[in-house]
Amino acid sequence: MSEPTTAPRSLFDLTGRRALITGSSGGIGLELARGLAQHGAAVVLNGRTAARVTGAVDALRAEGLDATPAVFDVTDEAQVGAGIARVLADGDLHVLINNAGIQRRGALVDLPLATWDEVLRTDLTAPMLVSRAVAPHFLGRGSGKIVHVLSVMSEVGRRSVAPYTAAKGGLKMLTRAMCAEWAPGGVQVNGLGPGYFRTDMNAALLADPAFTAWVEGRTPAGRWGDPRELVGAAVFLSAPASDFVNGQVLYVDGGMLAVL
Ligand code: GCO
Ligand code: CA
Repeated sequence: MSEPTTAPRSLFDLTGRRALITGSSGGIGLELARGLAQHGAAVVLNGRTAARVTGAVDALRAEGLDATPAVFDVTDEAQVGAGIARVLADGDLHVLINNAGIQRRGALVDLPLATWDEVLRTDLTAPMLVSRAVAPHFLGRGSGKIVHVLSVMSEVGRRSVAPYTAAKGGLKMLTRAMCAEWAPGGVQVNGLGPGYFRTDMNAALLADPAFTAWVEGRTPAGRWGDPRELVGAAVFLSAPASDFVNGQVLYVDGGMLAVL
């Protein structure tokens, strides 16, 4: 009798992989962490507030998932260095998802410079800080995956979100810059671009019937996205399935960017 052939391991299996997701004590970040863990990964949750991070860890553990906390402020270079050192002291790391981000809406002419700086620091500089703190570990091993959470604002503008748009556009180009520097070392750096999703960040928008109607009309799928619908793309970009995908952006937007 021929030897039973072992089924080839799924290209989407994250078993044995450890992933850090920044800004993952709630919202899209927590859904991405839950999804990666459901596909076998050990996930490290991050946020600035210990109570929120440990609450999220407890929630995932209660679902039988492998989750641990890493409390640090991604906008603070010293905290990032210390935080990543602790993560790496606790075990290997294979995936970094730069999800942490803020949105500050307002007319550009009225925007305080401090608000501009806060958005750019959180949405663009922080992903750079965390990525370059992790890069030596990935490059030393000759493998690793970095996923930046972008936005449809990486491609198009909308009134009242200028700093966010500038930062998310910059993050798309930083994705390509990191690809240029780290692809030779076996690291894949890609972007995940959500369209309009039902998140706390968008609570004000979701409460506005006119805006909600606009999103439903402007989105070919005719609806807002559910954060769980981002998991498939995140698993793909975190898994062996994407080992030859680099410097790319995968938009999960119900068709919004493809259609006028
Ligand atoms: C806004 C929203 C958007 C979405 C998302 C779209 O004010 O237009 O916050 O920015 O959150 O980023 O991809
Ligand atoms: Ca596991």
